[in-house]
Amino acid sequence: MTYNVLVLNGPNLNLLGVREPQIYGSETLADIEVLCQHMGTSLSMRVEFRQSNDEGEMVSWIQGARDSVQGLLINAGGYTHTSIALLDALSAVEIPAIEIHLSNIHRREGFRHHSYISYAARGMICGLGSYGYVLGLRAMHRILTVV
Ligand code: CA2
Repeated sequence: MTYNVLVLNGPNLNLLGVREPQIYGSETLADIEVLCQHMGTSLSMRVEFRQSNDEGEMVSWIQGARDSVQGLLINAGGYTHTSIALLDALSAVEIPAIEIHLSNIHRREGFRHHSYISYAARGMICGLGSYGYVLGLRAMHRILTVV
């Protein structure tokens, strides 16, 4: 079976590589998509990579994943710390989800230490930059293939 994995990126992540490289690195979101596509290919998983600045659109994408997607990676950006709506959507679809952050949110401002997404996530990877996405895909492959 080929597994479909949806990689969701939230607000402002489209600015990666353009602003604040000291926090988020110099890679663009397009560079991270290439990494994810390569990892997906080597794990025989189909990766769909999306970004939105709109919370409602992200909720709709999560709801729409219900019947066709087996695994979710989510970097919800700033919505990580605010969005009960994204948490509810993730809980409702019952698809295994892994939370990703480029930066180590626990070394940063106190308001970033709490994540609503974590309540619905199997695990969370933070602080390892774009490599966190690669690790997340490896972990998702394990979740989907190890019984
Ligand atoms: O470390 C992460 O991946 C974050 O999810 C990134 C979010 C931040 O609100 C979270 O606390 C942690 C911010 C994404 C904004 O990305 C930018 C990239 C370049 C320039 C400005 C913002």
